[in-house]
Amino acid sequence: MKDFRLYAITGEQFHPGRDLIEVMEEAIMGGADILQLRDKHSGREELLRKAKDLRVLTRKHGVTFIVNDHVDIALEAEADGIHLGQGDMPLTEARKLVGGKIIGISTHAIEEALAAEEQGADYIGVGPVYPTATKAEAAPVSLSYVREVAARIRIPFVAIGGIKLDNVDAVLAAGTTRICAVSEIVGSSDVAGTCRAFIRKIEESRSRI
Ligand code: TZP
Ligand code: MG
Repeated sequence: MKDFRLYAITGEQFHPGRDLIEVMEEAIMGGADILQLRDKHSGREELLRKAKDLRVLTRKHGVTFIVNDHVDIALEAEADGIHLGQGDMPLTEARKLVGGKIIGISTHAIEEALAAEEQGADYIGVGPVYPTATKAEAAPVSLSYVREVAARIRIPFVAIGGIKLDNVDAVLAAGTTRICAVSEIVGSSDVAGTCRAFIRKIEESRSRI
């Protein structure tokens, strides 16, 4: 897959009254280079409409587009890939359905990361690094897990969970070169500016490697 630095995930609860596509376009303008539609509330029809709208937007800007959870929606909206958690459709089954599309897998322990790599995941999520209200049920994994993945995993990985501009330096120092955020990006009063600030920090950290 095309490399990425800043992974923006939708979270409409963080921008009440603001249009989804407008907010995500601002994220792209600020440098987000991969977008995920994550929506646990909409029905299928609404989800498909959002996916198709985000596909038009991401195609216009040459940005990678991923759908969370729903393989059928990813296929119908012609997304670039799918993101699956440990409790979702197994990777090997999803692979049969999506062929060469991107498959991302959430991981919380090195065994899960190694299994995802072995089974052909294109990237893995590593988190939640910090406690987060966006996914309150998930226990934080801590920076030591980020360090372990950086040392042992060869496929691309992205740190996620409670990452803010004021704690991202520590996450980057643990060895990730890619950052994912929901609330800090889409809940910002300056979405593009927040993304630019993340990108600056990611680039600074990459230049030290
Ligand atoms: N998976 C692990 S943490 C998380 C997801 C989807 C939520 C991250 O949201 P935020 O607002 O960036 O903490
Ligand atoms: Mg899921």
